[in-house]
This record gives sequence, C-alpha cells and structure tokens, in this order.
Amino acid sequence: AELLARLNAAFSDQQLFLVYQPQVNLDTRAVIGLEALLRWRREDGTMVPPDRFIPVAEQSGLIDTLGLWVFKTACLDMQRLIAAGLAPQLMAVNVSVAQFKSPTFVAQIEQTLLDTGLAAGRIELEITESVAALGLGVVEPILERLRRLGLSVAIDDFGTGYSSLAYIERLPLDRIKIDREFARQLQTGEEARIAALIAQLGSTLGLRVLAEGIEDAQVWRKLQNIGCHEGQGFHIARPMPFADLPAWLRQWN
Ligand code: G
Ligand code: G
Ligand code: MN
Ligand code: NA
Repeated sequence: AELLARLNAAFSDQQLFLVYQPQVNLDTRAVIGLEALLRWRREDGTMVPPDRFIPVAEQSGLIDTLGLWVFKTACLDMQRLIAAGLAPQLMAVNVSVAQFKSPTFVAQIEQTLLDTGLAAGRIELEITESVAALGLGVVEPILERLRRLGLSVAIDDFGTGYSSLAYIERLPLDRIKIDREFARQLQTGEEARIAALIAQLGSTLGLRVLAEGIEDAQVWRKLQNIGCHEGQGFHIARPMPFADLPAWLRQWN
C-alpha cells in the first residue's frame, strides 16, 4: 500500500519515464524495432525496478492509466523518430494481462493512435504467456480486433512460463520472443535445444522469432546457427533514454 502511494505520487511528479532498447536483424544488422521499457527514478536518484512496481500497479488498477501513458508516450516518441527520418519499422510496447483484459483496452489503443496520428502498423504489442490463463475465448477476439486495426502482436518471455502450443498455433500472433534464459544458457555453453525448437516452431507456424538477452558476439552467432534471425540484448545496446536514440541509430550501421 505504501509503494502504491509512492507510485501514484511518482506518476504525477514525472518520475516515470521510458527507455528504448533496439532490436536488430541478426543477419543484416539492420535495426527492426525498439522496445519501450518503463523506468521509475525516485527523487533521491534511486531506481525502482519494474518487476517491483508493475505488479503493484496491476493489483491496484493503476496499470490502466499507467499503461495508457506508456503507450501514448511510445507513440509520440515514434512520431518524433519518423519525423527525423530515423525510425525503424516497429515500436514494441509491453502490455500486462490486467490491461489486456480491461473492456476499454482496444478502444483506448485505437483512440491513442488517432490522437497521435501514428499508423497502427508501426506498433507491436508484447503480451506474456500468462494471457493464456484468460482462456482462448477471451484472448482470441481481442487479438483479432488488434490485428484488424493493423497492430502486430508478439508473445514475450516465451519458453519458460505457461506455454501452450495450442495457443501459439491458434492465436493471431506475429512474433515469438525467446526468453532471455535461453541466451544465458548459450552463453554458459549449454546446448541450445529448446531455443532451436522454438526457432523451428516459429518457422513452422510462420512467426518471426526474436531472441532476448544477447550479451556477446558468440551468442549472436549461435542463435543464427539455430535459425533465429532477430535479437536484442546488451551486446547490441542497453535500453537508453529517448534523447540518446538519434545518435545511437545514426552510428549503428
Ligand atoms: O526493463 P526490465 O528488464 O527491468 O523489465 C523488467 C520487466 O518489466 C520485463 O518483464 C518487462 O516486460 C516489464 N516491463 C517493462 N516496462 C513495462 C511496461 O511499460 N509495461 C509492462 N506491462 N511491463 C513492463
Ligand atoms: O520481459 P521483457 O522482455 O519485456 O524484459 C526486457 C528486459 O530485459 C529489460 O528490462 C531489459 O533491461 C532486460 N534486458 C535487455 N537485454 C538484456 C541483456 O542482454 N541481458 C540481460 N540480463 N537483461 C537484458
Ligand atoms: Mn518485453
Ligand atoms: Na522478455
């Protein structure tokens, strides 16, 4: 309850901001997207990790307001990059289950796109495997509506949680994001059997596959060898404030 009060205050004091992490094509090195990630810096300069405050926002219902602010800010920043001629194809925005199941979610997304003038095709929403718990009958119509608007949808942190192959086959998805645990295994020299299976699964189902957590050049190469062609991670770039993006995007290629 105390954290919630501080989070509410932080939201009105503008202590919350977004950082952006580039996503690249591992074969061509081209930047294909940016993932927006929420950050909270308290007045004394200390950071509160999203793993701590997002669950609090979810339980309190603040996530609807917060999530909408994240979405709108990411849309506006994407517009600024487009205007500067620096934007990659996609801006990826995380959506929590609590937001996703809200009856006004899709309408708010649609309205925000209208308000910001951003084309829906420039946005990818990242949902986690835990949306599966809502049931196919709930999830499928929401994804269909998002797709009709023109948005892409990725399943985030895939492979460690509550993965159901039936869901992955049935739902209208565009991309699978392999959980960073698998890049970590590759880094420590373990065999990449599961990651390879996920890459194959993506290719069988016609989904793009992106690996998270690439921390060195060897992992990058191993991922290519198992048929994974997209990635993000500290070896490419750490999540950075919007102000640092133009310089990074200009020097990358
Ligand atoms: O950026 P970092 O690795 O610390 O993020 C930790 C977790 O917080 C990740 O699982 C990420 O998906 C989640 N997260 C970061 N930003 C957002 C956001 O804007 N909305 C939601 N729902 N989750 C986020
Ligand atoms: O769950 P999600 O994919 O949304 O989480 C993204 C989080 O992963 C971000 O908070 C980001 O800081 C973190 N992250 C991104 N790249 C790397 C990496 O190469 N290594 C590690 N350990 N974390 C990463
Ligand atoms: Mn994510
Ligand atoms: Na993830």
